[in-house]
Order: sequence, then structure tokens, then C-alpha cells
Amino acid sequence: MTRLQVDGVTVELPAGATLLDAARAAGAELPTLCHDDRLRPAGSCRTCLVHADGRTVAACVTPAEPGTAVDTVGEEVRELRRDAVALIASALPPRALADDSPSELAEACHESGIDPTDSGAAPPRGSDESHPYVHLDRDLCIACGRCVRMCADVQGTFALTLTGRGADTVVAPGTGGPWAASDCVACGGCVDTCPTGAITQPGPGRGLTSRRADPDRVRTTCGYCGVGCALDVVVRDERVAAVLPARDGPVNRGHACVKGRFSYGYLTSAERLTEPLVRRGGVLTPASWDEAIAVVAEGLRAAVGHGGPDAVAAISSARATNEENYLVQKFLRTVIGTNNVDNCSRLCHAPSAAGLTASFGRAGGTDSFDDVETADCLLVVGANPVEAHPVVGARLLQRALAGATLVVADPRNVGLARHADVRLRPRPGTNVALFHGLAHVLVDERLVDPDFLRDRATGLDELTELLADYPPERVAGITGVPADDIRRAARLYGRAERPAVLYGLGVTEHLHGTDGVRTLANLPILRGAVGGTGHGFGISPLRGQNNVQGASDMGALPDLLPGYGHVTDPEARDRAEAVWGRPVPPTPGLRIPEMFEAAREGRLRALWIIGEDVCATDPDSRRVAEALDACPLVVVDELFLSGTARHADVVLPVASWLEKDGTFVNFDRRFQRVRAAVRPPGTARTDFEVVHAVATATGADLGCPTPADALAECGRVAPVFAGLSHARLDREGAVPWPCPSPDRPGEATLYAREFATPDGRAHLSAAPYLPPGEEPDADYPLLLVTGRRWAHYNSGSMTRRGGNLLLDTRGRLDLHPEDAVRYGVRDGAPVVVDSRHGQARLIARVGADLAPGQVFCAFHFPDEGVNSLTSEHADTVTSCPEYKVTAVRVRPTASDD
Ligand SMILES: Nc1nc2c(c(=O)[nH]1)N[C@H]1C(S)=C(S)[C@@H](COP(=O)(O)OP(=O)(O)OC[C@H]3O[C@@H](n4cnc5c(=O)[nH]c(N)nc54)[C@H](O)[C@@H]3O)O[C@H]1N2
Ligand SMILES: Nc1nc2c(c(=O)[nH]1)N[C@H]1C(S)=C(S)[C@@H](COP(=O)(O)OP(=O)(O)OC[C@H]3O[C@@H](n4cnc5c(=O)[nH]c(N)nc54)[C@H](O)[C@@H]3O)O[C@H]1N2
Ligand SMILES: [Mo]
Repeated sequence: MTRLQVDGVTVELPAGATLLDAARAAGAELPTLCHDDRLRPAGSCRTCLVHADGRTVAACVTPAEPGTAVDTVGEEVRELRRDAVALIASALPPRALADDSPSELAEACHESGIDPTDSGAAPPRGSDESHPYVHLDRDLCIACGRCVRMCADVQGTFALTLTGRGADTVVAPGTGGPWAASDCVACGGCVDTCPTGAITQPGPGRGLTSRRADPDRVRTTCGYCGVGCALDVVVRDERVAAVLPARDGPVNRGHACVKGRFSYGYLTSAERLTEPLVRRGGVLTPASWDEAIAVVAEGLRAAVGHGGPDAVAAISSARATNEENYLVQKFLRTVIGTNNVDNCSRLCHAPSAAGLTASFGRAGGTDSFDDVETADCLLVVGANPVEAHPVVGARLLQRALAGATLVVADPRNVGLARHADVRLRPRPGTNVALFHGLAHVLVDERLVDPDFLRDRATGLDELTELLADYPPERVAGITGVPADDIRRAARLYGRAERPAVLYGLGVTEHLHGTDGVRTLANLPILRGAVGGTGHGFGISPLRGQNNVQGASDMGALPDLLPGYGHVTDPEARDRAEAVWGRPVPPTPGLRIPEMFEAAREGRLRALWIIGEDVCATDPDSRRVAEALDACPLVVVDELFLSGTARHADVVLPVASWLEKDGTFVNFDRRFQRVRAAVRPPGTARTDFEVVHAVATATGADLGCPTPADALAECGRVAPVFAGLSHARLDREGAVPWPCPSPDRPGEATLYAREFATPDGRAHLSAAPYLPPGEEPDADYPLLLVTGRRWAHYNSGSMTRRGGNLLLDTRGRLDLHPEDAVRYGVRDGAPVVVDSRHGQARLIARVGADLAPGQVFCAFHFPDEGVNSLTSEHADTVTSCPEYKVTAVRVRPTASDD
């Protein structure tokens, strides 16, 4: 600790603190126009001058030395600061200092008594309003560089630069040209840091930033991806005016991405559903809630009467809260009497849950993401966090820029790959061979931890025997990755002190996705880099939806109860039955693809789909639509009349994440609160209320009237959640599970003493490489990989209804220039893509981000038909679809053909 005097007050500060920290600790407020706590200090604007032992210094860049006497209030130093502020303000037009301007500069002027009329008028430099979310008023730019540093040092996009000389210096996109055409990915970092209002968000949120905590702001957790960014919502006239990144957000730390920060236009879309719809005479017709719920209850009764409880199924939502998911599975299990409940984890990271449970004992990542900050080698596999988890992607990139070695394994040249020390580009579907190749080198070169393997792992002999078949040269033949690159990557991982593995759907969405997870998990086991050994971070899936971890934790799964007790385990059932007072069916229910199959075969007679657009996002979508049409009752809870809702018999309008209360669990197992900022439109209700209403109409009472009650009850069913409550989360912000006790912290790092497997050990997997389900042939010569783009989210139902549509207007098919020539396709021209299952229409984008023979597209524009292409091949263990490998052919087309 450093002790020093500020204006006669003694303050104590941790090592590394600056005089600015000291001044703040003493309660002094200094203007800091070039400074932002999220950035390294620049010391260029001179507005934070103080006297330190008589010398005049910029507080933000001056280290706090023990014993220094700091003066912030003396007349002379105040005058110096005032002059610095006045000089900056004098170059700006009067509107910069308007009374209602919330900018830091205006505030500094008001505080030091600088009169707005003092400011001179330089010749106007104009504005750039080309971008939907980020507007630039050049005349307010003071060239402090905060935006440029935010874009480089926090976001890592390097989209901005300062151009011009002297007083003419101004921020500009590095690409020249308009902002909308730049590399900007609209994380909002520049908007949030700008001290003058030069860079703002247009509309009612103009000028609002996260700088001042404001009690009127509603703290919540982002409802898009699984990163779990803490956000502060500003509401004006009952509408969302801005969503600001919380500086104390445990994962995002004052950062956000285009989705959480700006993509709330969907809230007020004219297409939002505002009243229930019931199919009458073949047509979806507005109905009252009472009528609609009565139709649902009657349909459920008829289904059970006809085919028993197992004729009913529900797809619960990873977009919805824990409490909603808890209630859905409780309704299915205790009121209907079936385990037919699943969630979109099935389409996503079910192989992670299965694989990590088999390897280590629990269905989540092994460590807290914060530990990545101390990792010295990052192995990022089959994940594109720069686009799909931008806040995590930014933190990984900054870690790599700060010196951690980076290995990226992805068939495509994804964002992080551009900064990688070694890039591995395996042919899609060949991960298991690649991971064995890496493991082979680790074992061969003795880059393993023999003590750990002896004391805490099993399966080494079997694996070693198998690895003899996977020397790098043979693996190169299977994967297309050069043998030397496999060696280099293995050595970087093998020799690091604290290596980390992070992975995504490029590992799971395969015919052998669970084998992929398990054989990837072999690497940290071989290294002893898991289990709280201090030698590494272990392994974490970058889970997808805001609450896919939570939906599964809550037991919205056909084989698992809340907290992962197995439905076949009498002890787990007893525990749940004791709380619920009702029997729990002892046989696993249907998985999502099995539900569709059962519907097509007439065995499933009622399907309740809560927030999943299965017709757009499940594979082989024509077959999905057939299943819905064959099912006598399809109920859909939705925000919009999605493709799936169009096939429903009853559509119930519901609230979205900004409109409801509860909790989500993020990708590194943190529970965080979700709070309603605005009211849902029309008569829309929360999924929580809807489940209660349906239960009541069937004559049942589910108990737990509030979300807080539901989480509390869940803690009684599942000991791993017993220490969690809304009240605790309100106090502490984020708490990871396992969390068995209210007076102890949750376990961020798992397995410090032993693994949670039956024998307490980590289990190596000796699964051999097996080829993918689809292979190219003469008719379908190209291999299609599907995945994500940064501006849209899954079915696009929310991101297409707002400014994001201007950032990314259509679905594109990426293909290599050689393939473009071979198939006669021009960049920017429309193409037809055919697979053995269906057809899609996209716009070609020719570039070298993929190897020849491979093409890539996203699935964010359902009308384009991408998921009619994908097949019903699925992970042999968990039924997760093989979205990453489909054989296709491509041909040019006239756009109206
Ligand atoms: N902007 C945006 N963000 C999102 C989403 C979104 O739709 N849009 N969706 C959210 C959801 S639900 C999820 S699950 C996550 C997904 O996040 P990610 O898992 O990062 O997403 P994907 O782009 O589907 O796939 C990741 C990568 O896998 C690679 N890949 C494909 N096949 C293979 C293979 O055989 N081996 C290897 N090593 N790599 C392969 C692909 O090239 C791709 O770059 O993102 C979440 N965040
Ligand atoms: N080709 C291809 N297809 C894929 C993938 C891929 O990589 N390639 N990835 C798969 C993956 S990982 C996933 S997770 C799935 C995602 O697929 P989905 O879960 O279907 O996609 P979303 O668009 O996230 O959300 C579905 C619907 O939920 C609604 N919604 C949003 N919030 C709420 C809420 O609070 N309550 C209710 N009731 N509804 C709400 C939205 O309006 C939307 O229509 O897609 C899968 N599909
Ligand atoms: Mo997902």
C-alpha cells in the first residue's frame, strides 16, 4: 500500500495507483478529458493538473509515490486546470457547452465557471450520420484519442484513427470514407467514452454514457449471447432510450457489443405480437387470453387422453429465464407426467454438457473466464468469438496482444486467427483426428504432467495406445493441417505455464461432437492444466444463448432434473418428488429431433414451443414443418409471428428479456439478475405467467408464484443451487454455481480437490476419429459450413427488426476465388445453393477466408432457406445436428429465377 496526502487528507492506495486515483480517493473531482478508467492513461489534455510536492503534473499519468503531498485545490493549480479546459472549449462551437449537454466537457466547463459564450467558432467540419448507431459531429471533436484507444485497446477492432494536423485533428474511420462503410462493429465503446458528444448514438439516448451511475437506470443482464454482459437500461417515456455497458459488469467491465448495446429496436417493432392468436377455420385469429389458454388446456387434455402423458412435449427456451425454464419442466413432469422437455442446448452445446460431464463430472466449463487474464497460451477451437461473443473475443484478443501465445483451430480465417501464432485450418469434421495429433505430440515430447496423470486421471494407457495411430503426418492427411503446424501448436500449448482452451460449435455441431469435446478435453488433462492445479485454466465452451447454460441447469432436458440429477436415478427423483409432492416419471423423454419424428408418426399430439423458431433454426427445416403440421396441437410462445408460429394452432404473445424479471446463467456459470426495464406491448405476458396460466387452466397449481420463489424452490431440488437467491444476487451481482450454501461464495474454479466423476478422477477419452455424416461427391462437390455473423442473432427475429439490418442486409455465401471461377459465380451476384435436402438463395461473397472446396454462410435470414440445406445427421451421443458439414453445389442465378 502507498500512503500519501491529498489536500491534507491521508489516503492509502494499492501499488500501481496514480495521483488521479489518490485525488479521487480523497474525494477531489478533477476534469479528465483524455482519461477513461478502461484505458491506459494518455496524459495529453492537461485538464487534471495538480501540484505534487510543488511540481505541476498531470495526475492521470503520475504514479502515486509514498509520502507525496498533493494539492488539487490551490488557487494556482485550479487556474491551470481552468485554462486547460477553457483552451479546449474555445475551439468548439457553443452547442458543445449547451446547458442540457451531458458531456464531460460541458460539465467541466460548468464546474470551473467557463461561460459557453466564450467559445469561439471554428469553420465547420461537418458530420457523418451514415451509421445507424454511431454519429460523428466533427466540430465537437477535441482529438483526445479516447475513441481511438477504446477501439484499439478494449474492443481490438482498430477501426478509428486521428487525421489532420494541429487544431484540425479529428477522429475518422481508418478506412477513410463514411463510418457505415468502415470496420466499425458498433460495440459502442467510442460513443461511451467520448467526452464532448462528438460521437453519439442518435435518438433519445444521445449523449448518455456509462460514466455516471444513475439510480434511475435498470441494471440487467444481456438477453442475446451467453457472455452475460451487465447492462444499464435508461428509460424515457416508458421506452428504452439507451442500453449502457455497466463498468462494474463482472464479465464485460464497461464494454458491450452491437447486440446488447443497440439491438433493442425490436421492442417497439410494429410486428410485435400484442394479443393471442388461435387458429380458426385454418386461419390464426386474434383471441382473448382466456380463450387462448382454454384452447391450450383442452388440447393438452385431448392429447393425454389420446396418447397418454408422453403424447405431450415442450421445447423450452434458452432465451427465457431460469425461473421460466424451471416452471416449464415442472409443469411437464408434475402436471402432464412426462419427461418430454428439451431446450436449444440440443442444437448447440449438448455435446459439451455430455462430454465435459464424462471427462470431469459437471456439465459446464471448468474455470472462471477471469483466469484467462493470467493464461499465457490460448487455444481457441471452432469458435469465432470476435463475431459471436464479441466481449469475450475482445478480452481474448487483448490477452494475445499482451503476449499470450494464440493458437486458433478453425477451417476459416476467423477474426482471432489473424492474430494467431499458429493457425490450424482443419477440414470441417476432422477435429477428433486433429486433437489426437496434438495429444500425440504432447505425449511423444513428454509435455505432460505425470504426477497429475497418476494421481488425478484415468485412461492414459488406452489413450497412449490409440495415439500411436495419430502421428502428425497421418493427421495431416486426414485434416489437411500441415504436420509441422500440429507440432508447433502442441509445443505452444504443451510448454505454456498456464494454457487455456476455449471452444465453440466448430467442436460440437458434428456427427461426433461429443467425441470432439472429450478428445479436446484430453489436452488439459494430459497437461494437468485443469482442476485448480494453478497450471492453467482448463477448458470452457463459449456457450451460445443468454441462458442456455441456465435452461439446462434448470432441468429443461429430457433426461436430467434441475441440477443434473438423472431421471433414472431414484435418489434424484426422490429429492424432486419430496419438494414437488408429485411423482417424477422415471424414463427419459424425447429429445427435440425425436419430438419431430414422433409428431410425424402421430405419436406426439401436443407440442409447446417456447421461444425457438424451429422452422428456421433446426436442420432439414422442411421435415420440421411437416412435423408441426402433423401434430394436432402446436402452441408457440413468441415475440413475433415467426416461421414456426405460422404453423401453430395457438400463438401466445410474450415479453422479452428487457421486459421481465428473473435470472440467467452465463457461459462461465454465473447467475445474474434480469430485470424488467419496460412493459411488454399490448397484452403480452411473461413466459412465467403463461406457464402458470396454462397450469391453472388444467386444474393444477405449480406453486412458486414469483420468479424469486421459483429459484428458491429450485435450490431445494438441486443442492448445487441451494445458496442462490434473488436477494443474494441483488446484493452480490454475480454468483457462480456450484453454490450449495448462502453464506459461502460459489465455485468459480471447479475440481480443486477432486473431479466430480464417480471415481473423482478426470477421464481421458480414447475415441477414434470417425468421418463426418456428409461427404462431398460429384453431385454435391462443396462442403458447406454454417455459423454466425456479428450483426445478426440466430433466427434474426430481433436483430432484423432494427438498425442492425442496415449493417448487414442479406445472407451471403462465402466462397474461394477458385471455386467462384469453377462454378461461374461472381462476387455480389445471387446464387442458388442445393444440398441433398433442400435449397437456399444467397448472395456470393468471393474471398480467401475459406479453403477451396469449402463454402460458408449464416442462417440469420430464414426466408433464404439455409436450414432446408442442413441434414438430419446428428451427434451420435446427444443428437446435436451436424450443422457444420453439409455437401452442396452452387450455381449462379438471375435474382428473380
Ligand atoms: N452475432 C451473433 N452472436 C451469437 C449468435 C449469433 O447468431 N450471432 N449466436 C449465439 C449462439 S446460440 C451460439 S451457440 C454462439 C456460437 O458461437 P461460435 O461457436 O463461435 O459460432 P459459429 O460461427 O457457429 O461456429 C464457430 C466456428 O466453428 C468453425 N468450424 C466449423 N467446423 C469446424 C470443424 O470441423 N473444426 C473446427 N475446429 N472448427 C470448425 C466455423 O468455421 C466457425 O468459425 O454464438 C452466440 N452469439
Ligand atoms: N445452420 C445452422 N443452424 C443453426 C445453428 C448453426 O450453427 N447453423 N446453430 C444452432 C444453435 S447453436 C442455436 S442455439 C439455435 C438457435 O435457434 P433459436 O433458438 O430458434 O433462435 P433465436 O433466434 O435465438 O430465438 C428463437 C425465437 O425466440 C424468440 N424469443 C426471444 N426471446 C424470447 C423469450 O424471452 N420468450 C419467448 N417465448 N421467445 C423469445 C425470438 O423471437 C425467436 O423467434 O440455432 C441453431 N441453428
Ligand atoms: Mo447456440
